[in-house]
Amino acid sequence: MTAKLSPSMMCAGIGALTDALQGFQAAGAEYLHIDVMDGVFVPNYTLGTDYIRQLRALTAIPLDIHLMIERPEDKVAWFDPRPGEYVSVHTESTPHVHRALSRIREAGAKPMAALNPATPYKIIEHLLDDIDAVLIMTVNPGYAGQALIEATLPKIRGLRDWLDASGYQHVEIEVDGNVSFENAKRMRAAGANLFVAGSSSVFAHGLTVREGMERLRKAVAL
Ligand code: S6P
Ligand code: MG
Repeated sequence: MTAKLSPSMMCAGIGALTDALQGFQAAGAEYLHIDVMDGVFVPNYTLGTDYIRQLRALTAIPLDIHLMIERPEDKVAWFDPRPGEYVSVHTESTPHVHRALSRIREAGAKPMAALNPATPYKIIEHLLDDIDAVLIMTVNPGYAGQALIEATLPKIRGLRDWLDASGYQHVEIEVDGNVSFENAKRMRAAGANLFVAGSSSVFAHGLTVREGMERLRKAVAL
């Protein structure tokens, strides 16, 4: 499965936003990862509906919207998901995860089920026909700049093998959290193909986003 990069816009400073967008455009970023937090599901607030609306006016790169909010099924439409874009919802954030994923599909976008580090992947067993991807959190959601939880590496491998053995080879695996150049290589070897790039890679100090993107692409090339 082709490797794709999704830079995390919560790591892009406001002052350098247009430069970062130009860099991502030039480097062929496949998606822009948008972290939405509600201060309830996770202990932080980040980007929201207005940010997304304004960002869409600045770039044509499709969005990969990561909803870390309670009861996402009632709120999917607020984000105006577009065909070809990803929207992820956490299985831990609602008893109605199937409804939330269906709303994303109805909006024409690609549904992705997101799993916290402690959540076993088999929780999605009865959702496999309803998703295009699984997001494996490799840190606890809420903040950038955290350290990788090592136990998530065998989890990625287990998920990839299980999906392949169950006839779901087309379901992609995204990884989010401390996707450094070194960790990205290990995540790729474990079976991930969508990489959220944050402060550990494309926004690392001493690199331009162009350089960071090139280095990350090399790290995940098979
Ligand atoms: C965390 C959020 C992530 C971060 C990303 C930052 O809750 O979902 O998307 O933005 O993890 O990357 P890094 O390299 O700082 O961990
Ligand atoms: Mg995220």
